[in-house]
Amino acid sequence: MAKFFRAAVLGPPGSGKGTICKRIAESFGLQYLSSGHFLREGIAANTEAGVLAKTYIERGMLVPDQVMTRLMLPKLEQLKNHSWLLDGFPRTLAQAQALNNLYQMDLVISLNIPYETLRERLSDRWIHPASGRVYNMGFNPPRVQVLGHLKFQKQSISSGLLLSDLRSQGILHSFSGTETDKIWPYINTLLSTKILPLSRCSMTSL
Ligand code: G5P
Repeated sequence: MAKFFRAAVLGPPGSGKGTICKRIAESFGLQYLSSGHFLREGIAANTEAGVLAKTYIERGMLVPDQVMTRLMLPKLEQLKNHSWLLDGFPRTLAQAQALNNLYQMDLVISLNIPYETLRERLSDRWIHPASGRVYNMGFNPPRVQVLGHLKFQKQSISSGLLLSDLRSQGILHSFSGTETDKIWPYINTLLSTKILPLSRCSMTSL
């Protein structure tokens, strides 16, 4: 049976998960799934989960575990014959356990970014409401005028237990720094040692 590569990128809001995941997806051809993206999709479509999630996200809080696992696990079921990369899921130990019951993770990347850097990035961040695209006025400026300011989220991720669990499984790799461009080469090197052999035999695009 083909061995599929299962990975996740974790980190607090503004740590660069989305930016790093896009680079990994582009460089290694992994299918990537963002929990934030699916939540925003649900909010836009006014689904039951979306309406509920909105009340938490607006307050800068984590969406309850049950809502998240109900949202994410069916998406993964559709990708059971693919390698994948998760952006922002799991974010708690309970989510990790639900995931672990179904899939064996190969690698988890944790982004350790100083609080001051996160604060600067998020206070410099704008969202284009029509498209939902997020911009940073310095790092990733928009080509068109943006319409609103994404409010800074004070979100304390319940990461302690999750990270120590992942560390004890020997799959956690942590990267620290203040610039995504400087962290990226280390992640790229790490993945190059893990994915290439798998990609030759099992990578498939949807
Ligand atoms: P999301 O969508 O997963 P957050 O809030 O966790 O969102 P966010 O803010 O989207 O994370 P990120 O993905 O970690 O950030 O980082 P990013 O988007 O790549 O970069 C952040 C900004 O910094 C961007 O503007 C980028 O251009 C800029 N940037 C990146 N690198 C650099 C750099 O080196 N220098 C500079 N100057 N700028 C840089 O989730 C949304 C919400 O949904 C809920 C939570 O409420 C969450 O807040 N949620 C969940 N709740 C429970 N469980 C889960 N699993 C959940 N998943 C989502």
